[in-house]
Amino acid sequence: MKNRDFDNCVGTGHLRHEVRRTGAGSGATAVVQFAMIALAFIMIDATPAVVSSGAHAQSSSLNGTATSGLVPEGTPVEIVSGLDIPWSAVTVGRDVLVSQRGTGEIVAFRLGETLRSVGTVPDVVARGDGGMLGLAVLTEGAEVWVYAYHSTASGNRIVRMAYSEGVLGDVQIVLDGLPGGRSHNGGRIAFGPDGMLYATVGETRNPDLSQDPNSLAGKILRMTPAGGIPNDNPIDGSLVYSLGHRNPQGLAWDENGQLWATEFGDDAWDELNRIEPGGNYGWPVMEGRGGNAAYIDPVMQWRTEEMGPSGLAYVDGTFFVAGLTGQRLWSVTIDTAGNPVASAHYVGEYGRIRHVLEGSDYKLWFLTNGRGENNDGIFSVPLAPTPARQCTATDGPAQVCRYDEIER
Ligand SMILES: [Ca+2]
Repeated sequence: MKNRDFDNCVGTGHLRHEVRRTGAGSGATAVVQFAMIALAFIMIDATPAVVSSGAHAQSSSLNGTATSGLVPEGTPVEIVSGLDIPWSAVTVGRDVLVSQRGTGEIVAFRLGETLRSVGTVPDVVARGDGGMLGLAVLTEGAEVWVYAYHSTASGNRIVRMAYSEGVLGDVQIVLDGLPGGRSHNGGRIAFGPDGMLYATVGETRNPDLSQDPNSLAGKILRMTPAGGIPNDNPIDGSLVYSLGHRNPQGLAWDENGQLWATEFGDDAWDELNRIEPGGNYGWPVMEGRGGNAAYIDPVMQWRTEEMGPSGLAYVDGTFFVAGLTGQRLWSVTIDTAGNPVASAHYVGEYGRIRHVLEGSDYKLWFLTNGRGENNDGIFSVPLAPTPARQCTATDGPAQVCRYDEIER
């Protein structure tokens, strides 16, 4: 069993980024030391699109109080196998429904039981990174709706189907005509604590669309369960909740109801962003942190080769990020001043990881991608508490937090 501990960080006043890994035989856990640039200057200083700086915005004093977190502990157990590029998984009672990118067929299983088909979403076209993507579930009284984000021959769309007695009903179109392309299709959907449906839409390799408020490309959208525009959206008459995204594929809310999202960068930085209504996240003007007051910097950024973030989960104070490119699972905690602390787990051990979620067995589940045809699966692993991680700063809005890993 691995335990981790961390020493205090040391401020150096400039951006730096280092990775340390343990030996491969010990599970290849990495601890990353990250620079943190205060968002406060950006959020407080005249960014009209930003509504509020909120609880996690960094103050000019970067001394943060440590927060404890969770990390996966032990060897993950494969709870279902035989999948082919599973993209999303949701639970409905004891049933776990899974989308696979290359087919409109939705499969389901119960723990300890085998896979079965529960229905097929029509008009799914899998090209490039598009296809059958995100799933979400809405329960209204006795009625259960399964939502799906998928590619068609002419862009992406969101549909829903009633789920009853283990079978999906007819498709209702929730939102049609979303931008789509061979790549950067976004595709994650999730219901927020406000009961609204959120969707990540990529810029479909048309970067300029990310800054165009009239395009739904390169955006995070917020809609009613029927696909309508909520009357309290940040831009009147628009589904756009935030803009300036490249290819976001992860959504999660913390215990304060704050939305967070992961985003694929281009070739330099991948991002974890704290999403403000109406906020502009910089792409394509900025990739990663830029310190430009017109844009909101990521709370955390990673070199693309060690991340490639798809799904995002939040469990009891800890973010878990599915590292696709980096073939690892990341855990991230954020101290009271907003400084992120991250650890990588299972580096290279399970291949590309597409999604991560809190499972119905009270453990963390993650979905593998690209281990060979029908050779992907969902793995389950218990979570264990970590010691609080102290982060303090000695100078400047930019700092380096240094954490040393101790193997026991
Ligand atoms: Ca950005």
